[in-house]
Amino acid sequence: MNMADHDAVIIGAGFSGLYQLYKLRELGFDAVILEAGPEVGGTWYWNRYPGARCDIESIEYSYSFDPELEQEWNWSERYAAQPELLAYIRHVSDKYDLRKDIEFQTRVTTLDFDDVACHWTVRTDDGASRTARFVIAATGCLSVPVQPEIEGVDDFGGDTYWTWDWPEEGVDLTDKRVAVVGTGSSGLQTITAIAPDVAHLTVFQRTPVFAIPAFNHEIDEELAEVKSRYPEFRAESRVTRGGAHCADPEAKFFDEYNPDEVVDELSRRWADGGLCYQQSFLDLVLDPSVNKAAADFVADQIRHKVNDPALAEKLIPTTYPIATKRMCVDTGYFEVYNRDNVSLVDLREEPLKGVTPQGIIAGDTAHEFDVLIFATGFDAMTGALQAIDIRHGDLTLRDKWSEGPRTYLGLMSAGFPNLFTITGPQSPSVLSNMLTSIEQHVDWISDLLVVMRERGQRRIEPEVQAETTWVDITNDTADLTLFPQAASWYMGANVPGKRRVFLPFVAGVDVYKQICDGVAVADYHGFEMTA
Ligand code: FAD
Ligand code: N01
Repeated sequence: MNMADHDAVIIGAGFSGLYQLYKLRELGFDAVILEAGPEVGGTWYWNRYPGARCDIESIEYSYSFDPELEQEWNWSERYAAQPELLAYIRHVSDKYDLRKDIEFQTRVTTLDFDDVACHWTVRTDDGASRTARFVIAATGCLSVPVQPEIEGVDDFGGDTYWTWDWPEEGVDLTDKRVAVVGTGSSGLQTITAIAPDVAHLTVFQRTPVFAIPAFNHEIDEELAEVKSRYPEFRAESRVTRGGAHCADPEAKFFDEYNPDEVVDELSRRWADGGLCYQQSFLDLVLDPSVNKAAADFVADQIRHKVNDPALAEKLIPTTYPIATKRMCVDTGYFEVYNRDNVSLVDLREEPLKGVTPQGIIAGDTAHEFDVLIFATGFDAMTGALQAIDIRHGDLTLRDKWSEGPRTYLGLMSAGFPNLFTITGPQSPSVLSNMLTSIEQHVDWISDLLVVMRERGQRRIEPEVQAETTWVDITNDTADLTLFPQAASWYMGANVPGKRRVFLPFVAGVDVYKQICDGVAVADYHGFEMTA
């Protein structure tokens, strides 16, 4: 008999939570979503800044679970913009009537597991509590912003905006003197979109980025072709390293090319555009000299695009291997610096000293602005989970993960029964097309819950040994790569005090899926299930 209020509480109404709700409902479970925000969409509700769009092609960055949905939705562009992505998510919510089981503006604050009742007590910021046999955290990998430690931010006399919480009604920046702090993907997209409208734009750059052109375009014909074979197309994605098609499925090692062929290959990848550039060679993130060849090619492209040679050098990354920080996909970013109304402040030469009522002081210069925009990133992968007080007896997740996350398959953590994480740390997650990884996790978790129901088992938890082995595998595989050389959010390096460990599983979506499927076939090897 089910003594809990729900079979499952799902936290978060982004792509993950919505599909999890749909799936559990289809399987006859009673589930509810608790969502802190006022609307569905997650990432695509919150990140409404100018120029926001996906960097995985929309044909792939979309659900595959319902052929009817695939056929009825028409993506307009190769990389859809935020309004189109949010419209898609709203359409999905309406089509499957998901909103009736979502409680908006309800933030989960505490999760407490009761061994006797074998359920979680879920407390929320409205003071309410409810119980659930299972909790599924669909809280997002990039959903908790990092507030930059910059003195005086609250003292600024003009308007201040954050890319992760842009006003829904939009912002008129016409004729304004605007500063953008941060040159990751959010900063790049914002800078490119607003440069033509503002009186003057000053970009505060601490670390330059590698960006590959999007070559965004309308995709009517391409979409029709993919729609004619969508099941096969999706199946192909699931057995790739990144969960999406990349220009050439037959990528080779660098040494298999002669020098002319290397340039041809990089040129071909560059001309195709997008993140597949990082898959030019199988050893691009393994071998420093291979990596340098790929980085040098991009550096030359930047020199070609930016008219002022000295400025071009400031925009070229030199302090980390290419692809070890998340690469960006741009639509005319470097060309923006050829405009008369755009200037760059290189914070490595002129450190950011603070914000004043008039603007920003960097080095010895006081810059005056009407508007400040911060695009300073997220407490990635663990931030949203650690923001919740998750406890089982004396054990808390915050304590357990203080030296870095410890999970089995990125799906569960020992000591916290019946709690699942979708695209959690130590799964491919942010290194992949997230929709492929989200669907794989939701399907795997849902299959497991059906098995437990059939067997009358109520409790599941990873064995400590299985978890230890998985943590070692994820760390050891990351150490074989160049990723740990970058001070990136993949490493937790952007959050003061956060333990530096590589957060995602690096060996690929294809390998990971085989492991998860194998674990299930081996009667959920490494998990302990009890009645
Ligand atoms: P989210 O969309 O982050 O949703 C999580 C939800 O949980 C949020 O709505 C949040 O409010 C809610 N929540 C969190 N904590 C609580 C709590 N305690 N209580 C209640 N609710 C809570 N990935 C790609 O693969 N391709 C892309 O092109 C791409 N573009 C991106 C662009 C931007 C600007 C950003 C920030 C990320 C992008 N990503 C991209 C990653 C993106 O986060 C995922 O693709 C995907 O949208 C994640 O969906 P999700 O449902 O797992 O998490
Ligand atoms: O965040 P980021 P983001 N003073 O961490 C700088 C996804 N996404 O929101 O590199 C000065 O990448 C910081 O400098 P540094 C995607 O996965 C996708 O842009 O730490 N500068 C950096 O330049 C992405 O990777 C899209 O030296 C400070 C910037 O702020 C992830 O989300 C679009 C600072 C932060 O960059 C995060 O991207 C948007 C300080 N105190 C996001 N603190 C697509 O295109 C930080 N910075 C699909």
